[in-house]
Parts: sequence; structure tokens; C-alpha cells
Amino acid sequence: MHMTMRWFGPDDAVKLWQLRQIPALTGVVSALSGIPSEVAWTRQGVRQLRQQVEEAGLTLRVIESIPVHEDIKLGNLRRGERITTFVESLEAVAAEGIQTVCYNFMPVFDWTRTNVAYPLPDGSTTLMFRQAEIDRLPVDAAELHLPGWAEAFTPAQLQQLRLEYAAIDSAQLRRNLVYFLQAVVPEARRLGVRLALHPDDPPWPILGLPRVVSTAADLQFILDAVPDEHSGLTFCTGSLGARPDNDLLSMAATFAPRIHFVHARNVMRHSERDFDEVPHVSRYGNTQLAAVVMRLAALCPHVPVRPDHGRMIWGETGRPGYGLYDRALGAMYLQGLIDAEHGQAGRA
Ligand code: DNO
Repeated sequence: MHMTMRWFGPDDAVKLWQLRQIPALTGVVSALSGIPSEVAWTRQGVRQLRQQVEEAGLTLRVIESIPVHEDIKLGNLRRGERITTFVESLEAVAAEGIQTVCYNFMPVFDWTRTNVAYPLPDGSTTLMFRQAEIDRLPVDAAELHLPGWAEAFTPAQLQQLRLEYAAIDSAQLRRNLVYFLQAVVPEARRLGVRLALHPDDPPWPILGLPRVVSTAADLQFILDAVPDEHSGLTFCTGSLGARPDNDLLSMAATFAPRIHFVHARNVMRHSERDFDEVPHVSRYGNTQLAAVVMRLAALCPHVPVRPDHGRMIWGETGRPGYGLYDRALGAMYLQGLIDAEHGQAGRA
């Protein structure tokens, strides 16, 4: 597997030279930031990003993410032009030689937590989710934004979107996803790009909005709807693993041929809808991370993998989930598992 780490561009407190010093890490996962989702990416913009990464001695391995405009998820009259924009961005990415593109199909809110600095007993802080707290959120009153989200909405935009989504149930959202895939997957094939759909995080409906990329049955339906290898998955152990009914080991085996990217992190579930993010080391959580990563290493040996969120440790401050130290520890744990699976055959 190709060990990578997410990098948020030149403004990221974590610098490329620091990533370069993590053993076995060869690649970076990134995106063009600050471009509204109605505007197509340019080849020049992608080239600049690629060159920055390459000057540091690393490879721009995955784009995470090209945003999917809400008009596409809503399936409204503007979806045609939004899909055209998405394909133009794909073209820019493909022209610069990047072959894996992550995206998600969560209405309005990307990954969501109720606390991004929750203290663990060892003095580190982590991200956590409590359903009761999310249910109490005054979502229409405040601007909601998390540090890894591609987009933020103003309270007025949020209200408007919630009105529009009132007509969209999960069956309709699923139809809109299939419509999108039927339009973009042939383009991805033409361009030689593998699309990697990221699961919902958390994997259940939140804030009254449907989510349809949450369970094994959801993933099977999506892959069967457009049976082309260019339509695949980001296998995110932390997202999928927040549900006790997702059997990650069997899902890894079932979906392996269509897994194009792996996000590896661990969660500790406290109840059906409550969890904390915990160290990558398997015994801290209940995702069976070691067994799952070894199975993925065996079945998807050429796929990029990244340690997903880390805790804040050793006094580090910065973007919650995306500090340097704990993600670097995570990368080392993952690399150990991968080497164990591959008999340490990897090149230094
Ligand atoms: C969270 C990330 C997500 C992910 C997008 C993919 O930290 O895993 O934000 O990048 O959902 O589109």
C-alpha cells in the first residue's frame, strides 16, 4: 500500500518537509482550497499543488475531495451544469496525472463531531460524537463548520438548504447519487481516474438530513448500480466502524476489488450513536483495526492509505484531527501491519 497523509496546502501548520521525514510515507493527499463548488478547478491550479508537493520529495497521490455541489445531491434543475463543473475539475486533475479522487455524498454537512477537543484520560484531546448533543444543536442559528470541511454555509444558506432538502428522502437521495454516477463514471473511465466515494461520517442520518452511504447494503447497492471499476470506495474504518452492525472485516473482503483508497482510524463506541476517536492501536477501540488493515494490505496491495484523524498529543495545537504527531504514530503503526502482511518486502 502507498502510505500517505492529508495535507491542507501551504497554510497547513503541518509542513511538507515534516511529512517527508515520516518513514515509509511517500505521498500526500490534498485538494485545491477556497474554490467554491460551482467553479471548476483549473489544470494550472492542480499543477501548482502537484509541484509544491513534488519539490518536497513527495507525490500528490490522491485528491480529497472534489466537492459535489448541493444541487447534484438535491437533483434540482441546476444539477446538469454542476456535473459539468465536476467533470471539468476531474479533467484538470487527470491532466496532471492524478488517478484517484475521493468525494462524498453527504447532504450539507461533511464529517460531524460534537467536541473536537475532548480530553482523554492520558491528557491528550480527541474528537468525539454524542447524538444527544447533535440533537440539541441550534443548526439554523449558527454557522456550522469543522476544520476539515470543504464548505461552510451562512445561517441563511443553511435555512434555504434545509427547506430544499425537506422534499428529499433517502430513496430520492439514492436516486440522485445513481444519476450522478451514471453521468460521471464514463468520464472518469475516459480520463483514467478512479472515483473513491467516502462513507457518511457518522454513518446515519443527522440533523434531519438523509444519508445513504452508511452500511454494507448501501455500498453494495451503489457499486452494483454502476458496475464499473472507476466507481469505487474510500474504505474509511473510522466512519464505517462507528456502527456496530458494520462488520469491517467482511466488508473489506467483499468490497476489496472496488476499494481505491483507505482511511485508517479507530473509534471506541459507547452506545449505538456515541463514539470517541481513539489511538490507531487496535486495542483502544472496537474497529479491529489491525486485522482490517492486514486484510486490506493483502487484498488491495497497491491502494493508497492514510492514517485518518489523530489526537492532539505532546502539547501540539492546530487543526483538530490533523496534527502531525499522532498521525505520524498512526502511520508507523499502519506501516508495521502492512510490512507484517507483506513480509517486509517493501523498498526503503
Ligand atoms: C474527515 C475526512 C472527510 C473526508 C470527506 C471526503 O476528516 O475524512 O472530511 O475528507 O468526507 O469527501
